[in-house]
Amino acid sequence: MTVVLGAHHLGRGQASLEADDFAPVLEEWLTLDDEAPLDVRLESLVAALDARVYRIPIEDDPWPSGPFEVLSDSRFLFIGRCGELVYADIGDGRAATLEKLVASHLDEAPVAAGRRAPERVHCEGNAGIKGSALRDDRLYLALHVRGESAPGLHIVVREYRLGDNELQYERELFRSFPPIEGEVSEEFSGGRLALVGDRRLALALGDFDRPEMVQRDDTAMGKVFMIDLAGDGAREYTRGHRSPSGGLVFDAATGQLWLSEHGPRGGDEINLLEPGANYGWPVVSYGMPYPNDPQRYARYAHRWQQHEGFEKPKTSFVPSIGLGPVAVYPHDGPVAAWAGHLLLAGMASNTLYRAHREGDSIAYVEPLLAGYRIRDMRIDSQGTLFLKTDDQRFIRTEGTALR
Ligand SMILES: [Ca+2]
Repeated sequence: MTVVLGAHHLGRGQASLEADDFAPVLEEWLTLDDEAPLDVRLESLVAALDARVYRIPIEDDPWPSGPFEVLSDSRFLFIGRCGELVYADIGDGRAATLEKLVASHLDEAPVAAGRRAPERVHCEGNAGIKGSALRDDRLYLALHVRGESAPGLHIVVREYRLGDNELQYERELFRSFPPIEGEVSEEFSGGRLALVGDRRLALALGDFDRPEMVQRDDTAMGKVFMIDLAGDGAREYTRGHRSPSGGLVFDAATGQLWLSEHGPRGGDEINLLEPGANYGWPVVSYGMPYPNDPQRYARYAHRWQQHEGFEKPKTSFVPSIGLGPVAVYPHDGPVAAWAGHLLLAGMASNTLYRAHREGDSIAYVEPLLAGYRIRDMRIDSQGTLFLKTDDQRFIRTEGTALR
């Protein structure tokens, strides 16, 4: 499967792709005024980060929107929830030049010499592309499919090869089990990815709206898997997770893997993952049952407001903030006081936070930026922060001032 990414391929045998389709968006993208002050400021007690806000030319309506990858500090691959790809260069932020822009669809792309992926992306409700990871020319995507040989909903992890102008399907690395039939809320299925070292890929799965399956050995639900990229399969790493649809991040400096997950009513969690550990869902939770549906989880989480007998979160949010993406501030970034600290996004609270770490503990949580529902987040080794919102805004920090 080939997806054409370079603008110079526009109009060559792809009737659905017309440059004019993107012209209005390009105009908007390019209307940044280099005399204007920077758009937003991330405010902390110890530092301030100025940032520029862009509009991404993808329609992901309604949210949840898809993830993105950083190709350099100005070049990005935006991945729409249904498989649309946008490859963009925002220049130096003030001039905001756009080097290349084309959109296509994973499933509708012409098949060149390569293999076609087994099933189309299932993109209804909250389903679609849920997570991505990129190393060199390998793009990994976690996405929903409805299986053809085994009917029902799955999350699969696929590997693609990303070239200058094309995306080639390579192989399927993982398929959740069992297939989920009948009514399902895809928002509880997780699907975040994180590269771990040179040859492993972590995948976090939620309970797929089937909490009774989480603590069983014969399901993938509510578990983190470690996928061996050299072909040695996937192994369960942790279990007992409800809805890790926001953040999974590997801190290469410490070897730590951090996970955020949505609790029920209250009880959003930040977890430090230890191999073999059980994080308790649905037996324990710091949350509470929903008042309009008291029996739904009461059957499972009969020990509300505690975590005894299970691995406890490093911190919890009551009421829930809709805990989403997580990033680790670099250990040698410009704000020394933030070295190795976590950045967290609350999607319900529309706020970005910093979690102040002391060793493996979280001492406090400080808000940095309000007003944006952040769906995906990355940070580079210089401490430049990249944020993507559900309403297709993209925020890149442009400078840091210490206080
Ligand atoms: Ca838990």
